[in-house]
Amino acid sequence: MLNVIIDNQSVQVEPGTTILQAAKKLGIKIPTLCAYQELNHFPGACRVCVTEVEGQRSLVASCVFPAANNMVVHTNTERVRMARRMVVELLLSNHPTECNHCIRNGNCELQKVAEVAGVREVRFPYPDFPKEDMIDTSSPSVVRDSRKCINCHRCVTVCEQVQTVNVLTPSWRGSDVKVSPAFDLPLLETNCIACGQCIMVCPVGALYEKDDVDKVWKALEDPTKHVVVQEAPAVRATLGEELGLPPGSLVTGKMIAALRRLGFDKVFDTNFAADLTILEEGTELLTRVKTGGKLPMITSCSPGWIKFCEHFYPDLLDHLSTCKSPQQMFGAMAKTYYAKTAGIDPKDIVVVSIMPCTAKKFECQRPEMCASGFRDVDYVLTTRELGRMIKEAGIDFVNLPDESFDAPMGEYTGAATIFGATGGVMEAALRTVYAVVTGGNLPDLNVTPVRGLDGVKEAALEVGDLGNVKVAVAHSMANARKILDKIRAGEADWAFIEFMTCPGGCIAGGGGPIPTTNEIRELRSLALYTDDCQVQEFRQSHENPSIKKAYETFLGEPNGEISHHLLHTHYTK
Ligand code: HC0
Repeated sequence: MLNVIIDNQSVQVEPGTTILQAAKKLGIKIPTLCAYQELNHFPGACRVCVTEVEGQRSLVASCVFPAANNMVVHTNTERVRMARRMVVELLLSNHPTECNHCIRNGNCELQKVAEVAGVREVRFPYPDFPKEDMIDTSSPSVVRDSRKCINCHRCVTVCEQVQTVNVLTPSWRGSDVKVSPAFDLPLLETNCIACGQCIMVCPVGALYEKDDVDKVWKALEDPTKHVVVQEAPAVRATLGEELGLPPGSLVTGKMIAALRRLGFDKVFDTNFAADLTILEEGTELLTRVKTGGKLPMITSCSPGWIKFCEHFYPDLLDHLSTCKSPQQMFGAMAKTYYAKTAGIDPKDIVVVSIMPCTAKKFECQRPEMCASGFRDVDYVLTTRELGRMIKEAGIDFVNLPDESFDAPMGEYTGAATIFGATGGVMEAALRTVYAVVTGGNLPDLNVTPVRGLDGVKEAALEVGDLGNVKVAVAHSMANARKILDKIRAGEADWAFIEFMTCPGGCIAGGGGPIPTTNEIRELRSLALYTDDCQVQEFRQSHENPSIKKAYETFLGEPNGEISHHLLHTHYTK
């Protein structure tokens, strides 16, 4: 162990510990901008974390400078404070002065660091940025405003190491260095999977979701339109954070109440369609197993993963389930089943989704997503956008009463709600597949081996006549690659695989609250598992009375003709 003295306090640390980490052990907060613990990203690039080490001529970046035995460090001398202020001023002098109307206003790390560093003026002139050339709005999901980029390279690391997509990369040299796709291509023309994980780690407003709030306000004010809304499973476990509640708050009832007050004509639920997905996907799996179809079958509900497969593993596309995602199934059902039940012309129905996901904005615009004869889903708002709408409307979210979903597309089971956490779709599918094959329930409905934040999870289950069924779950595309490469090599003996694009699943999607850490992921997941086992009356998708009714009165049977037309799709090589 090493003994380090920081600001006159001693601390023992392992060799290899940085000054920043040692200071943290003592409760001393050194401001940083480029460092990001969960990505193990410590480039020492921004220099905000400078400290003074006795015996060193220059100040050192504490996020990369290793502690040494008997090292004496000062984090709060005049020299340190002045240097830090200068660094922040220089960053601000190369940054637009748009704080009041920046998307990250109030939740910007540069703003916070400027406050902590005591910056009250910027002694350098602000440049005049050519807006048109520097903001890339080509993607339906992610906007990149390179005027605001502070070159922390967190987005580069997440794109490269967590998603293995490698679209964002540093280009040019020295003071010209900037982050961009290769050849400065617009995002739309790259292999970007639209996951938005770059947004989640961006400390400033250089990356953000394409904002569709005004389009939805317009639809809500149009008296000729019947506007229905669906919310992804994860939104009920994350929206509270946007509105002042702690991580892990389950806000289903308040979310419904808020959506009614915003003016939606019907408040339905993606969870209804998640149950529907299990019936369709479970039936498809059993058919493939019994008829020698393509195995392993892989889930198809996470649109970033679909795009990843299309770009990087097109040879494996026939492993994908043909099921549309619950968001898209919902849209198709809203403009057919609901339209028919309610006697409303589908051309007058507007379907709005609230999703924790930026890739859902891209998914709803895919040309094949029009099975109802209309665009199945018209607008997708992220959880963050809904949070902003609720604030704009002056709704006192925290004190709203709990309200209930509307029929016929609002009822759901615990199986549906856990879709929002990694492993949830697999667990939900296993519950129903087991029941269909054996006629009884799983001995324990909690399939714990597929839960949690391990990158790749596996389970094996005895399922009646099917014998031993092996399954695997991965979240983030770096983890998915491990499984995909085994399939390619012919080494896969799993029957069914779940992939979710974002680390932790949708509870940490690119449209969710910032910040998101592993601790927060655990709390949000726990909220969904609590909804499953303590709140919902039914915990298996096939038990959902509204789903049974939809099959009896409209769809016929799972994987039947109408289902195939409305609820299934194909992919692009
Ligand atoms: Fe998900 Fe979904 S669970 S992708 O992660 O399957 O976004 O929450 O809405 O569609 O249901 C996201 C979350 C969804 C879909 C569902 C699936």
